[in-house]
Amino acid sequence: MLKKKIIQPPPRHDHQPLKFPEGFLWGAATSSHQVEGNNKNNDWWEWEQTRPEKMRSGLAADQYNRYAEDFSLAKKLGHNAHRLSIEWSRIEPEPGWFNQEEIDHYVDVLKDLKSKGFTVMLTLHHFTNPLWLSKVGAWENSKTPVYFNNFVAKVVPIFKDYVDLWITINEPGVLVFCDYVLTKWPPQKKSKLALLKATKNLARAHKMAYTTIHELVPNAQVGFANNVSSFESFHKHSIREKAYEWFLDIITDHLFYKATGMEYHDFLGVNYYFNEYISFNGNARLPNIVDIATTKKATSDLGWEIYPEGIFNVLVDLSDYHKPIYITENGLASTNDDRRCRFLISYLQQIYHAMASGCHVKGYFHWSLLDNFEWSDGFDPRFGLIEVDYETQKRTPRPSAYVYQKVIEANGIPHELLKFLGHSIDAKDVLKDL
Ligand code: GCO
Repeated sequence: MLKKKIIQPPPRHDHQPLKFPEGFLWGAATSSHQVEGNNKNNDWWEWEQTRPEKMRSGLAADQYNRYAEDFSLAKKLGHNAHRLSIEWSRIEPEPGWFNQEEIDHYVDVLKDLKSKGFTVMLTLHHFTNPLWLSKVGAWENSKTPVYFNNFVAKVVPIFKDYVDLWITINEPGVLVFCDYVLTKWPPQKKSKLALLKATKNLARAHKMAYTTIHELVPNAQVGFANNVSSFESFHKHSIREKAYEWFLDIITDHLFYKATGMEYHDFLGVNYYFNEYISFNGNARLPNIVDIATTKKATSDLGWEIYPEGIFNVLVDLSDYHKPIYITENGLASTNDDRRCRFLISYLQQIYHAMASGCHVKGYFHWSLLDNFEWSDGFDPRFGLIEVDYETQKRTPRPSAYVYQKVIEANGIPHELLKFLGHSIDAKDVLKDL
């Protein structure tokens, strides 16, 4: 897909409240290993034990025990939808042996969400693999799609009454890239062959799971969560940078759609975090991704650029598939919550304008409901609308949680919150006027 279609660069300032369509889903997202704690039976836990103590997931946010409290808070904060994942390694700790106690636990979790009125989006695989699976090569193994499908076939009939939207696999592209190219995640194996095998097996696993879920729940809504980045050429008029922008867009944003076929997606799940600049320096034969630290651009605590227009661009790009879209993740690692408030309003503004240009977006799940274990970056990055004090496990909603609540109550961006756009403003001052 060429980014040829940018309809109209959206306005930077809006003067009217921005109204979202009736029935829009507003929620937040988490994943089991990042919030539950004590997920001892997966490849991540094993790998974490080789790392310094503060980089291990440990008790995480203890959501395994505190889910009811967390969902009550989300409800109080106005959310009408929630995205979460179940932990395969708890449910199937040995191949073919399903732990009834853990199944019952997740039934309780899902029932709790439903009894509180949430629309539930359930992820079946979010990065972690049961230990028994990693011992046989995890996604490199051509049998893994079958193992995953057995797990799916087991759990879907049990959970189906409490789930509205199914995500088969979270970010398969990020998983293979971090495991086999960057080698910053387990199994930290630099291998092009492993990369290819895992890509193929993940695509096959998605297709099999999609088919199985539809056999069991004929009107199910099934997709996967794709990490979609926006790319820009650093030098506006460089043709070779433009060409490379197109190439990167295909291999990162569209590869898994091509590999699976669009008939295996009832909707597109979009995780949006990254805008990358492509640059050719001097006579270099290959382009490089500009190190954002060398520019003056605003970034998160993880050094990821804050670029709301990027989400507009990817939505317009993806609208060519003519499928409904859910923003399955979007958020900011920051200890500065005023920045998160501005982030939230400015990204929602761009989503609004993408919708006004014809993109069919049906919901937004902020990453994340609460602070959690950010994989190889440990606990320092703070993504939560709700702050977690890891010493006491106390939850405290941040001002951004209340700003989001105002958005949800208004089903859009009320005029007062448009003040955040382009201004460094204290959230508390804005909130007290509302
Ligand atoms: C991912 C995952 C989440 C992350 C979040 C922030 O995108 O890597 O889905 O597990 O925590 O995206 O990096």
